[in-house]
Amino acid sequence: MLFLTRIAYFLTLVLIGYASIVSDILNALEHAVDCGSCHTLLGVLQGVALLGDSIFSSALVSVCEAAGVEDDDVCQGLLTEQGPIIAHDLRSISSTGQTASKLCNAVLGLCQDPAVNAFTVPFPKAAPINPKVFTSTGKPPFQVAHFSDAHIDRMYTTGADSNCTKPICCRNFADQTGPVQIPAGPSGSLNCDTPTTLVQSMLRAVAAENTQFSIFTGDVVEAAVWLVDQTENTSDMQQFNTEMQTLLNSPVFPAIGNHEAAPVNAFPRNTTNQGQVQWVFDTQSQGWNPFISTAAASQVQHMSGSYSVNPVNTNLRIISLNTIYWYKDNFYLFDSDKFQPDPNGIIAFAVQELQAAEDAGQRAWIIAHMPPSGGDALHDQSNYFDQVVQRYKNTIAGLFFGHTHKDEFAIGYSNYNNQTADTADAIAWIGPSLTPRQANPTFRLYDVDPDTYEIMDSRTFMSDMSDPSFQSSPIWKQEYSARDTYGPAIGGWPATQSLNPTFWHKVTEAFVSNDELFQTFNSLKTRGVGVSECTGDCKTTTICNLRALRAENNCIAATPGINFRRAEEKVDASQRGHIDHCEGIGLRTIFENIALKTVAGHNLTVDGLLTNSFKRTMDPESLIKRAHDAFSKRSYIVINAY
Ligand SMILES: *[C@@H]1O[C@H](CO)[C@@H](O)[C@H](O)[C@H]1NC(C)=O
Ligand SMILES: *[C@@H]1O[C@H](CO)[C@@H](O)[C@H](O)[C@H]1NC(C)=O
Ligand SMILES: *[C@@H]1O[C@H](CO)[C@@H](O)[C@H](O)[C@H]1NC(C)=O
Ligand SMILES: *[C@@H]1O[C@H](CO)[C@@H](O)[C@H](O)[C@H]1NC(C)=O
Ligand SMILES: CC(=O)N[C@H]1CO[C@H](CO)[C@@H](O)[C@@H]1O
Repeated sequence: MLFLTRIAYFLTLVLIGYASIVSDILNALEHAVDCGSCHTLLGVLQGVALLGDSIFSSALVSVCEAAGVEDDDVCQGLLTEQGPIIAHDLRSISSTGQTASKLCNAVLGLCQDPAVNAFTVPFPKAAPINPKVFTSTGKPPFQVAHFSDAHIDRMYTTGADSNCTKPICCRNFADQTGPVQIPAGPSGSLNCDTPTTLVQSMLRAVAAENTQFSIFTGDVVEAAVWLVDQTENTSDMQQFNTEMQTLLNSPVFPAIGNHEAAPVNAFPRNTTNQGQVQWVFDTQSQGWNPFISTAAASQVQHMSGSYSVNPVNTNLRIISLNTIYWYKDNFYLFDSDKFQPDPNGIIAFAVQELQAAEDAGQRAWIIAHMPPSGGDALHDQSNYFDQVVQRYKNTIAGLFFGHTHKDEFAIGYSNYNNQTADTADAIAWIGPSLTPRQANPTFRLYDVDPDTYEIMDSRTFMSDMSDPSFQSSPIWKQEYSARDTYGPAIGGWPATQSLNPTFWHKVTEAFVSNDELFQTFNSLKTRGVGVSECTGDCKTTTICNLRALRAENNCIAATPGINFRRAEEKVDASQRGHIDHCEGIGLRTIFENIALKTVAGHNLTVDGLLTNSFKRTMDPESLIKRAHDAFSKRSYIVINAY
C-alpha cells in the first residue's frame, strides 16, 4: 500500500514536472527571436537534456505534435532520431559559447554564422613557381555522366496517394485512410521520391550514351527521414550499387551523401564516442569496390567515406570527399566547445591527394555531395577548403557536387574582395537531382578535354513529367547545353576554350545586365517546375551565391529579428523550401515552424515552409494546452525509462 502510494506520489510529481518542462520550452521558443534569446532557449533545453534523452525527445515530440507542424508520426520519428543527438550536444557544451551560437544558427537560424576561426591549412609544399600547364591538343572530348540525389524510394507504391501531408508521398502510410485523391503513376510524382522504374530508366539512358565513366554525387536513400533505419539504408545502398553495376557499362565514381546515414545526416566525428556511421562506409566500400578498385575501397573504409582514384587511360585523379563533416545539419558537429578545424581529417586527405596529383603531373577533379558554398555549409570548413582549392588551382580542373537538387554552380576567386573574370579561378558544377521531388528528373553529360580534363560543354538531360508518355516510359531528352545557352550572351566563347571559371564569371556578369538570360537560368534551376519570378534582392542574392564557393561570401545573412532562412524564403521564392526539396523535413524545419507559430504570440499561418503547405493557425494558449496534453499522454514512456 505504502509502495503504491509512493508510486502515485512519484507519478504526480513527475507529471507536474513534465507540464512545466513543456511550458518552459514553449515559453523560451516564443521568446527566441534573436541570437541572445536563442542562447537562453538553449539553456532551458540544456536543463531538459540533463534529465535524459527520452524526456528530452518526448518533450519535443509533444511540442511538435501540438503545434501541428507535421503529422504525428513524422514528429515522433524525426525527434526520436534527432532529439538524442541534440540532447547529447547540449550536455557537452556551454549554452553561451560559440558552438551554442552555431547550434542556434543551424537548428533555429537565430544566430548569424560566427566569424571564421582563423586556421591556416598546412601544405606539404609551397605552390610551384612554374606550375605544369595543361594544354589542349584539340583531340575530341570524351563523355562523362554526372547524376546526383537519386533518393530512391523502394517503398514507392503506384496507386498510392501522391497528395499527402507528409514530407514525401506515394506510399501506403498507415494513417492515410481516406480515398486516394491523386494516384501515383509508375514513373514518379512531384511530391515523391524516385521509384525504381525511374532510376533504372535513367541508368539505361546513361548506358546508351558513350560515356567513359560516371560520377554520382550522393544521396541514394529517400527522404522519409522519420522512418529510415540502418537496415533499410543498407539495403537501399546495396540495391543501387547493384543496379549501377548491372545497368551501366562503364565505371561510376560515387560520393557519400547525408541521407546515407540513419538517423539522417548523423555522421559523428571520431572525437565523439556515441552514434556510429562506420556501417555506411563499410557498405559502400564493398559496393563500390568493383568500380573504384580495392585500394580506393579501403580508403572509403578508413577515411570516413573519402577516396581517390585514377580512372584507367586517364591522367586524372578523382578525389571523392565526404563533406558531411562540414554540414550544418550534421548535429554531431556541435557536441564540443573544442576547436576542431578538420573533422576526421577530410581536408588533410584532400591536401595529401592533391599533392600526389601535382607531384605526378596529373589533373584532379574533386567530387562530393554537399557543396561548400551554400547556407548549410559551415563557414570554417568552407574557408579551409577554399584555401586548398586556391593552393592547388593549377591541378584542379573541376569540382562537382549535388545536394541542392538545383541546376546551379559556384565560382571560387583568388580574391573574393575583387571578383572579376581574371580573379575567378575555380568552378564548382552543382548537378541537378534525379529525384522528381519538386523538379523534373535529370542527369548530365560533360564533354571533357582529354588533355586538360576541363569541361568543354555540359549538357543536361531531363525527362519531362508533364509529357503524357512519362508515366508509361520516361523519355530522356537534352534540356540544354551550357555552351549554347550562355556562350552567345557573353559575346561568344571560343570553341577551343573550356567552360572555365572565367566563362562562368562572365555568365554571372551577363545575368546582371541581361535579365532574360538570368530568368532562363532561374527556370533551368528546377527544370521548369514551380518557377517563380526572381528579381530585385532575389536576383542580387542569387548572383552573389553563384560567386561564393567560399560560404562566408554567399550573402546569406540574418536580418535582425528574422531568421535568415525565412528571409531567404522571402527573397527567392524559387529557392523556397530548399530544406524541403533537398532534405525532406528536418529538425530545423520543425523548430522553425514551431518558432514561426509562437513568435510574438500572434496567430501565425505557416504556409509555404511545409512541403504540403496547409495553412494552420493556432493561438498560443491552445498550443500550450495541446502540448501539455500530448506530453502527459506519453509520460509513461518516460517513467518506464527511469
Ligand atoms: C490535396 O489534399 C488537400 C487536403 O486534403 C486538398 O485540400 C487539395 O485540394 C488536394 N490537392 C489536389 C490537387 O487534389
Ligand atoms: C581522428 O581522425 C584524424 C584524421 O584522420 C586523426 O588524425 C585523429 O587521430 C583521429 N582521432 C581519433 C580520436 O581517432
Ligand atoms: C581587381 O582585379 C583586377 C584583375 O585582376 C585588377 O586589374 C584590379 O586592379 C583589381 N582591383 C583591385 C581594387 O584590387
Ligand atoms: C487567434 O485564434 C483564436 C482561435 O482561432 C481566436 O479566438 C483569436 O481571436 C485569434 N487571435 C488573434 C490575435 O487573431
Ligand atoms: C523502417 C523501414 O523502412 N524498414 C525497412 C528496412 O529495410 C527492410 C529491407 O529492405 C524493409 O523490409 C523494412 O521495411
